[in-house]
Amino acid sequence: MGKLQLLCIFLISIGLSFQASPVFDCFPEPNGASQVSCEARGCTWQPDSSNKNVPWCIFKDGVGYSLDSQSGSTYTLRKNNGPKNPWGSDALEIKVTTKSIGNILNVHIGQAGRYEPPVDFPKDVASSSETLSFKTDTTNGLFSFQIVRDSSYRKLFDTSLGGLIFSDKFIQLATYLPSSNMYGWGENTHQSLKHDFSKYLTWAMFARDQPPNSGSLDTVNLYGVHPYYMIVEPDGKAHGVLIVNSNAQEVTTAPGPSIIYRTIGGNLDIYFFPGPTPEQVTQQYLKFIGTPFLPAYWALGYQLSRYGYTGLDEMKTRIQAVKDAGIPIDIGVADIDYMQRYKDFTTGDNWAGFSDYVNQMHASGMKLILIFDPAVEADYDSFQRALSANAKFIEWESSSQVQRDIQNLYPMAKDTKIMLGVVWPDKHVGFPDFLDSTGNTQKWWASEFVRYQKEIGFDGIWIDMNEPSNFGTNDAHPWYFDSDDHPNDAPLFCPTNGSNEWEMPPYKTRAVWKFGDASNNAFLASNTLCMLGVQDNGAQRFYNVKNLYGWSEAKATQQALFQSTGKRGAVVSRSTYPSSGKYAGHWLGDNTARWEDLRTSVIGAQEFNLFGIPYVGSDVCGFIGTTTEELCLRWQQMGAFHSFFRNHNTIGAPAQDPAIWPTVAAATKQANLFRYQYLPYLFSLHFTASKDGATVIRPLFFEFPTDEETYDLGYQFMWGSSILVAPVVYQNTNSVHVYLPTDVWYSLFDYKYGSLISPGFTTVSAPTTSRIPVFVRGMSIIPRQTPTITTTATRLNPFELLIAPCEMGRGKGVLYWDDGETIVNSFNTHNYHQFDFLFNTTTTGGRLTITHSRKASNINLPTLDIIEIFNFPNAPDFKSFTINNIKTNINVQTSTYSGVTKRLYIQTTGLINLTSADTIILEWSNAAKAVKVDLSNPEKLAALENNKYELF
Ligand code: MIG
Repeated sequence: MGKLQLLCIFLISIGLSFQASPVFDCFPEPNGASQVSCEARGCTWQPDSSNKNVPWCIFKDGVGYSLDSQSGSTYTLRKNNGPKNPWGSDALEIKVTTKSIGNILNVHIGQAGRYEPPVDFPKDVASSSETLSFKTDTTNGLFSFQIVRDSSYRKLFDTSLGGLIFSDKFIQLATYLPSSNMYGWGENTHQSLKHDFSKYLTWAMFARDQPPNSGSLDTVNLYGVHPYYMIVEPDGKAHGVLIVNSNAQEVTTAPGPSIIYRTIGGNLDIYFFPGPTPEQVTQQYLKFIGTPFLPAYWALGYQLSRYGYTGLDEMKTRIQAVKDAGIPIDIGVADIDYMQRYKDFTTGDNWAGFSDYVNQMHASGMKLILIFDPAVEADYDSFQRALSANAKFIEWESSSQVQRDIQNLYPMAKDTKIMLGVVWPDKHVGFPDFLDSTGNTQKWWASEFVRYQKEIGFDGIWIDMNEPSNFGTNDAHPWYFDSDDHPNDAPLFCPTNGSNEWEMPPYKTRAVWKFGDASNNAFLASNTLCMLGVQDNGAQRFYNVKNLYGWSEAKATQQALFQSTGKRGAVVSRSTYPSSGKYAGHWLGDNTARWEDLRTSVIGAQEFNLFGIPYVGSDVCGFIGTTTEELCLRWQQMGAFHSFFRNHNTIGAPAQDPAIWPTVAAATKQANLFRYQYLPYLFSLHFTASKDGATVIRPLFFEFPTDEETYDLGYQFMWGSSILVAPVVYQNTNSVHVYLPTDVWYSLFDYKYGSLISPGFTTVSAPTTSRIPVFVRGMSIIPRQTPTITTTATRLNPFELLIAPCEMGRGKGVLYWDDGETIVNSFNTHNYHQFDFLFNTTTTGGRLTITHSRKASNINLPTLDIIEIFNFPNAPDFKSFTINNIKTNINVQTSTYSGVTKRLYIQTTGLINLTSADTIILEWSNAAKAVKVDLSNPEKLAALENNKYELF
């Protein structure tokens, strides 16, 4: 018996460890793997048909480095006698250096003098209660290191699984993970919030003009690159890991759980953020890379966009239709249609009167966002001014490489090395070099915006195609040859024949292999410029910095926005890299009008908050394809909770603005009014994110990290710590199965509005005519404002507070308020108000304390007129209200208390002038005595529900 038990335990543990040991792929190329080719690489051929994507050609054990010597925190490693790297000669010596930055631990692996991304992280430190230690191990002569959380002795990172490879253009690092609750890495389409370690999946990271595919599991690389992840450990503590590397790269999630990270250049500069809460991890990460920009207040308004407006008239008509439907809207967006044949800084013929229209928009409190593509046609004023200003473009390294058949067409470019490509304009284009360290390019870029803003008074900037996207690279018959909207410009050809080290590196990453191989015309340069290009006067190789193009353009464009508008506005960028959030927001790209895409967008917005880009959202109703009334309605309802909230549609697809269908118009109006009412809260979340580093939208596990039920709730999310949103994301559904973690929750939507909802899984009703399920958490005070048709007008309306008390009858919250548009140079000097709210239910009544903790000058501040309190136990004496001990009148016509719902609603014009004192205390007593009511008498019951003090 005893023996049998032991045996069982033995077998089980064998089973587990077998499951858990990952193997290293030795033949990731799409074609040519066989026993012969595999063994020729010195690897083992081990077919596996488990359906878990296990590689069949795997490295033999013992790949790695041995420790040669240690000096302080620097370890010198030597290539061991183990298997060799098939993709280049192994570096014989590399160094591992560790460093602490506050409680952040840095491990740098590589060689001095190799490429490092020219990013300028502030590296500010947010404090942490936790510390991490760096440990090393040399079992079997293989050097490995561990990052250990000191408080729990848990290994957060453990490279003892081996596989360390370091060569010029192939670097591999693998680690065991402390849990499979891993989030992040991007930009990819994730169908679940949490990664899946049940099989091998390789996620490509290389900026590419690539629409997301949500229809099936697809690990293809999209527009941006985020080598960053967060893990929730088994005890609920969380940590974050950033790898500062900007080359084409990929990560394999594998059993173990483990990850195998590969990149084809640079070094590995790894940062560990100790948390211990997910939100603290984010704060530490964002302070380190740079906190997100604060969008203008209007940028939180609703945006209407589309690609394919035939001209200004159509744009006007559609905006007017939305306004006529009573739908709150702030922003009109014009896509490339507005330009003269797609040239930046020009206005097309069908857009006469654009500037007058913009003036009208401004007069009615609306704003304009315009798209700008990075590439500039090589034959007009803007290009000429760039050259005259000594602005740089991405170049060929030497004149001999220049593609003469193209260059010679352009007198302005003829004698330059500018790498000309093809995008939307009719003629070839140059790509401004935003890494230009002289600053000339950035200066010229800004000056073009300044010049154009005088013509068309845009307020915000949308930057697209900045992966950068180039049409038809290496393609003898590119798609645009068959387009009647594009001339047959000669395509760019990169030297892919032979073994050009930049175009044809030995390991091309999944970003290339996903699309086939060279015979399929798949190269690193596909859809973009040649890898051998150079920037910053030859100091940077495009092969290394390509993933920084969108980042560098966003940085330059934010300056251009500031200079051209004098206001903070908002920039949104398609391509992003860590710290892009400091300069811009992001939209999730060219999704398709499908339910799957609605679902992945809910996940995507949470991920970009992890990445520090909280001004994010999707193309509402779907970009590609024809949407449906129901999908569009549900997407409008969900999108109303995303910071970047824009209905956008592709050329040729039927109009899909909400005014097209009465049902969608009604639902959008309802959703937008709710959003506009809660904007002071959403804005305060952005303010906090920008000032201190935080998420705005966050996954539930951020708030409830020890509740395992929250670990993969991708379709629910939080607005800050107080509001939970559970959108309808399935067709033909009128309810949501929502999970409310253990806490106090109140409904904020039509179903049982204002009442307590028990935690756990519940199915709540969500018909199309209702708001989607939204809940407020006990202990919250939410600042609101009476909503109307624009944010501009709403900002003049009275403030409101929603108080959702915890079990003890308390609540707290904060309001940040500024003029909504001044550029924030530093929060130390920025002109803003901060109000802190505290609420207590006392034995004798209620008390709201407002502390004016930061004062601004000359900022319009409406009065606080409405206070709505859920679950208030007693009828108040409306005659007992005092402000700082002075009696104040409550309008009993508009104020109510219900003994049944326990909802107290106080509404009095001019109730509280928020700046009247540094501390404002509003207090009241309960009504003297409760009245006994016969609950079976409907008349009396109604009187009770509506009761006013006078009734008693
Ligand atoms: O090649 O400007 O993602 O939002 O409407 C397509 C036209 C270029 C891609 C963007 C999309 C935009 C479209 N652009």
